[in-house]
Amino acid sequence: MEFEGRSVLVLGLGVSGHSAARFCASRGARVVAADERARESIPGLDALPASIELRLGAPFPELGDFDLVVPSPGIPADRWAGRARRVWGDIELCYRALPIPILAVTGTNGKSTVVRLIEAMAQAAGLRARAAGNLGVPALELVGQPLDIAILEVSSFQLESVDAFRPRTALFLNLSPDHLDRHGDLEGYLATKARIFARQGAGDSAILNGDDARIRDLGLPGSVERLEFRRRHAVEAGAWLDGRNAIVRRQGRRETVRLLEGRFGGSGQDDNLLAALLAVATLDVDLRIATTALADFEGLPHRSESVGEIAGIRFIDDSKATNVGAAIRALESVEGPILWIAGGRHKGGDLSRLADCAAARVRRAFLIGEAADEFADALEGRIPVERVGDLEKAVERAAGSAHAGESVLLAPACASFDQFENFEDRGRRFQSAVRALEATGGMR
Ligand code: UMA
Repeated sequence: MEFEGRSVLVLGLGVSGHSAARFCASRGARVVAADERARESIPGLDALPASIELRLGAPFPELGDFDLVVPSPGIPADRWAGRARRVWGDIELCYRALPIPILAVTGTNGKSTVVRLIEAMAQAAGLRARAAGNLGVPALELVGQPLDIAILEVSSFQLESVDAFRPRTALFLNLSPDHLDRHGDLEGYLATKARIFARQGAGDSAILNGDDARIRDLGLPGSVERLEFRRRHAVEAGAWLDGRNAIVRRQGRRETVRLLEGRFGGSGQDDNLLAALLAVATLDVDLRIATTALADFEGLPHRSESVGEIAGIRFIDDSKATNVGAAIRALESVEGPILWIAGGRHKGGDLSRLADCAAARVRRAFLIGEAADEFADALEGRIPVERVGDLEKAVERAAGSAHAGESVLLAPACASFDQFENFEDRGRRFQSAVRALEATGGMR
């Protein structure tokens, strides 16, 4: 689309709205940027070009009056679908503006880790690669950078507002119930995520999680290269594990790559590693050189992050485990008995699956937040639980009950918004509570 002289309405002025408004204005569009919050509570407005007209603290203007509407990811489709002449979110704008291939990653859990792994491996192999998207850096920030490849984390929210978006490689990592208030049910969530493949064609690669039948059975455009990753089973085209070796089989070639592990790794990360490796393989780089990056890769904050050890007790922060699927992964990746801190605002998802997993690994659970009673009911008769109210108390009680060789794990299986600003805030508070214990020697 030619932007010069066209009218654009940007909905929402969070980080992605700011970058979209700036991008459209820089291309010569007449931009109106609207946000329902009041001016005082929106940071960064002064840095926007003066040509952008602001409508703040009021209902959105009539969408049909504009040539293009750019909704922020947090604004659901029922607020704009069918009401505008054209709707493109920032991922679509980025796709149209970037002259380089895009490697896109979606899934419920582990997306940011996989995107950062791909970025690190692609860079080690000599590509100018940069990651952006849902991980917190708006995709449009990549426009104008000297790059060979863009690596985008795309959420289901962002996939609602794509149109021609066609990643050269698209990866669907995993699926578990999340954001059901927005997508209605798991089917709706799956269908939205599957849009990552919808416009792919000849010359593109689609990577599917072969261990999840709902993902494996997705239909793809016929001419796409179809690849699967599976933890334990060999596949016709794709990647799997054989001990600590990954086997990559693609286009008639079979390659064995030793998975070096530095600070990052462990069995809980196997499918993230495999998926990232397979994605990097589609970039046609030397995988042995690419995987040298794994030795220095440290993982991301608040994702199975080791916070330290006091008196032989390990403390692990997985505040990012905001849904049942992520919490199960977190529990499965810890060796030895677990003192488990869980709860917050429950987003739905099958608590009986979580209880089954906890029964095999958790010695005692410490429940916080709004969901404490619901979790206590689900865990009743499976493991001992304590309703402790807040996180600081939970850390204190869990540490007090733990023995050397055990782990205190924060993996809430819930959103954080009942007691914290976001999952990062919750993770930081956990880490401070652990440091406070360390400082006072207050273990028992
Ligand atoms: N707003 C309205 N009316 C509404 C809803 C929102 O006016 O009905 C306004 C708010 O007042 C606010 C702005 O819209 O000023 C917020 O927009 P936003 O929620 O889209 O937030 P951004 O700051 O633009 O961040 C978005 C993503 N947010 C969401 O998807 C909710 C960020 O993902 C992403 O990192 C960022 O773009 C850059 O691409 C966050 C997220 O929680 C981390 N993602 C979900 C997840 O990972 O589970 C999908």
